[in-house]
Amino acid sequence: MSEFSQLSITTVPGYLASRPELSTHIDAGRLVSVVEVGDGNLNLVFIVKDEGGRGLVLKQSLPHVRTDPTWAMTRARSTREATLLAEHSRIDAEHVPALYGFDPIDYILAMEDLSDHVVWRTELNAGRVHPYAAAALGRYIGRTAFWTSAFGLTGPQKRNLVAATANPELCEITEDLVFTEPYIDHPHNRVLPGNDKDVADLRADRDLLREIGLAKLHYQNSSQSLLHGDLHTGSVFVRSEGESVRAFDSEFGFYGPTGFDLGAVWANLVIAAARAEALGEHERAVELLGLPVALWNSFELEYRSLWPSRSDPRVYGDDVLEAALAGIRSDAAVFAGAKAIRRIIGFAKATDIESLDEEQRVGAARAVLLAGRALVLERLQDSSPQALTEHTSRIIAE
Ligand code: SR1
Ligand code: MG
Repeated sequence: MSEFSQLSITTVPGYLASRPELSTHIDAGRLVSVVEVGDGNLNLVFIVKDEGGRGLVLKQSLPHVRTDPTWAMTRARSTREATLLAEHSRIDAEHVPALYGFDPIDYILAMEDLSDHVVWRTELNAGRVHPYAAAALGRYIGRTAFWTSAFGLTGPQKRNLVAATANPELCEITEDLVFTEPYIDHPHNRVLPGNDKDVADLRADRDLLREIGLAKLHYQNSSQSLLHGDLHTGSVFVRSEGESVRAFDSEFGFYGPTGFDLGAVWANLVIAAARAEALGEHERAVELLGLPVALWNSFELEYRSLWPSRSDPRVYGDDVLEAALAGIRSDAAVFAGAKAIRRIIGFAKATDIESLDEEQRVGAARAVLLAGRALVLERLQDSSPQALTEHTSRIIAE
């Protein structure tokens, strides 16, 4: 018996019956299926359907990392996810799952069932690109970034929201796993022997380490906007019909540098492209490497379209917008580089690469490491996504 009420397939019906406020979304007395589908590192996720064809998702946090029970993890992350989801939904309901309710005792979120969608990473691994998702995520990040920034809120509103969305434990995981552990010897790290020299070369690069250190500092210091916080392709649902795109699993959400979310998407597109190239699918790799440009362009367009609504036009002139966008663009590139590198060396790998055979994996991992390094360093000369895509395309194709 666990010391908290951990949901299971058999206890879900009784649990739903104890939550009458969810009866508008599901008939707890007439369920036809309860399936546990959690495949991430952290949580239990159940999809529940009733006889009327209605469904919902229950997501419960465990007190430890799902894939490593010795690694304790605050369950308050569910509260933070609920808070973030409510905020992002208020701003851009089109691009997140609807939140039906939150149980703060057992840390359970009840959410919209999106099982008519598929996880973008799964689709990418199967060779289906869903290119529209890049522009949709650009709009999502543009809207949520603008309306939670100092341009979209008054000073007190923003400071209150910063305080309400602090997420120190999960941010520390990112600080360690993304910005530190890949650059040191750490038991979390693992690469194939064929990549040992690639990792050693990376760690010997003083210019790279300096930029990674500065990126970590920026991640820790900035409270520019309320981020999703873990926007890799495994946190995105896509559906071709209606080109629907939803960002889910926002438990790493926090107030941080806007470029972090853009960089997460960018990094995972580079990883997907390295997989495609390793499989000999060059045209697909080229298409994937073009998507960060679409992501950025759509983000920028959205952000600029909201600019007339900024909070204080007396001092937030157009020159401020240009400076802000230039900073976000450079941040997106450095965070893309850091997040690409961490998925190769560190604790949380990407199935795009892990599911390749060993020889393909070594080559693809090397390409991602080199592309990550290029994103971090070449942005110092020219941070435009177009120019950086030329660098990553050359590296991935080699
Ligand atoms: C222990 S959590 C490991 C990773 O999974 C999440 O998706 C985040 O990326 C985190 O770094
Ligand atoms: Mg996750």
